[in-house]
Amino acid sequence: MTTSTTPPAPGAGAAADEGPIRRGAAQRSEARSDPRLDWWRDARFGLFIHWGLYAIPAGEWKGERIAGIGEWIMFRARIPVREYEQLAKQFNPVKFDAKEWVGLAKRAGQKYLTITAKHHDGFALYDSKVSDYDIVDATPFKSDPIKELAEECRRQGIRLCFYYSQTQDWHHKWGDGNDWDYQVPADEQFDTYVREYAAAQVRELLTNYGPIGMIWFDTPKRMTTEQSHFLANLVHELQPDCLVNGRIGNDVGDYAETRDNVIPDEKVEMDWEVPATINHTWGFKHYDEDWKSAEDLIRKLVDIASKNGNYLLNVGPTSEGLIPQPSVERLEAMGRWLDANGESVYGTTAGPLQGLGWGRTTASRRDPNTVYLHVFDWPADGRLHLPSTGRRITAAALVAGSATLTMEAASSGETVIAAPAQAPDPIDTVVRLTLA
Ligand code: H79
Repeated sequence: MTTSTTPPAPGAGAAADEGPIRRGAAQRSEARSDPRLDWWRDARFGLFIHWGLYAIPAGEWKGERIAGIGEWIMFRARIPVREYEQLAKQFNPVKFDAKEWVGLAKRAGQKYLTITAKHHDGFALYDSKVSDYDIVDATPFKSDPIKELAEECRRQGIRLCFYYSQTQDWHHKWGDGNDWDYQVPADEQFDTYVREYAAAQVRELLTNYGPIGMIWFDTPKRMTTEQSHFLANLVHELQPDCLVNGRIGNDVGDYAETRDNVIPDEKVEMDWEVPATINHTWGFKHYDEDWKSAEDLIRKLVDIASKNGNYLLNVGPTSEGLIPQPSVERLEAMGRWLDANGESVYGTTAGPLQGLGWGRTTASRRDPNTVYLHVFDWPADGRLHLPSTGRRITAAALVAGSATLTMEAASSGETVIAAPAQAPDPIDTVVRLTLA
C-alpha cells in the first residue's frame, strides 16, 4: 500500500458537494484507528432514504416539471412557506411499512440505514416537540415513522442513522436558504437557530429513538467552526459512540464525505463515504426513470470498497410510503451478489493493487494474508495476469462456489491464474488470494 491520494482541502463554498471530498476529523492519523468507527468501516454499504413532503409534488409543481433534484422543489419553484406547508395536510403514507423498508436494507446487504429526519424544507419526519411542523402534528398520518423504523432496525440488526439539515431550513425564518420568504438571517439570528432550534431537534433524535449510529449533516455553508463543534459535541455528549459525518463542516466530522455521487479516482487513506442515487434524484420524482443497472451499482460498490470507502445508496419513497420497484429490484440484486461474495466487501479495506484495468482488489482488515481480486473483465483466454503484490501467493480460489484455481509464476514477476474460460460471474467474479 504505497499510493495514496491526498484530496485538496475542502472549499469554504456553499454547495454540499463542493470540492472533491469533504474531510472530517477522519483525516487525522489518530482517527484512523478510532474504534468508534469499526462497525461503519466493516459495513461498507448503507441505505439512504430521502422522504418528506416533497414526495407529494414528486418533481412537478402546478403542472410544470421542475428541473433538479426532487427534494429541492420548494427552492427551485420558490414556493412560499405558507403554500408549501399545506402539503402536510395531504401527507398520509398509509402504505408505509417499517418492517418492509428495513427488510429491504437487510436483503440488500446494507448494514446501516440513514433517513432524513429533517431535510432543507424544514419538515420533521418524526414527532418533534420544538416544532409543530412535523409528521405527527401536521399530517393526517399522525404517527411517527421513525419510532417504527427504530424498532425494526433493532429487531433486524441494522444501525439507524439520521440525516439532519443543520444549516439550511427553508421553513425557519432564521435558518439558511429561503430568500424568497425571508430576509437573509443575520449571523446572530442564524446562530440562535443552530444553538436553539437545530440543537433541540438533534437532542430529540438522540434521546427518543435508542442508540443512533450516526448523524448525517449536510451543506455546511455558513456554519462557523464554533457552530460545527457545538453540534458535534452535543451529539457526542448525548451518545459518545454516535458518529458525525464530514458535512458538519470545518473538518469536525468523524469521517469524510465525497461530493454527492462522486467516486474518487484513487484510493483515499482516510475514512470516507460516497452518498449516491440509483436514478438522479434523492426525493421521489415520478418521471425520473433513468435507473443505474444492478451491474453498475455492484461495480460501484466494489470500486468504492477497493479505495477504502463506504457506499450510501439512496431510495426516495413515494408519498404513500412505497419504495419504487426499480430501486427494490436493484437493491435485491446487489444483496444476492453480496450473499455469495460478501466476504470480499464487508470488513475489507483498499486492496494492494490499484489502477488495474480489468478489475479491483480489496483486502481483509483483520487477516493480513487475505486479498480479493474482483474481476470485472474476464480474460478471453481464461488466463488472468496478476501483477506482483510483492508477496508470495500460496492459494487462489473462487469465493462463490470455492473452486480452487491453479497458478503459475511468470518470469515478469506476474502470477498467471488459470481460470474457467467463461466468467463465472459476468458482473464481478471474486478470487480469494491467500498470501504467504
Ligand atoms: O440530500 C441530498 C441533496 O438534497 C443535498 N445533498 C444530498 C445528499 C444537497 N444539498 N445541496 N446540494 C445537494 C447541492 C445542490 C445543488 C442543486 Fe441546485 C440543487 C443543483 C440543483 C438543485 C442550487 C439550487 C443550485 C442550483 C439550484
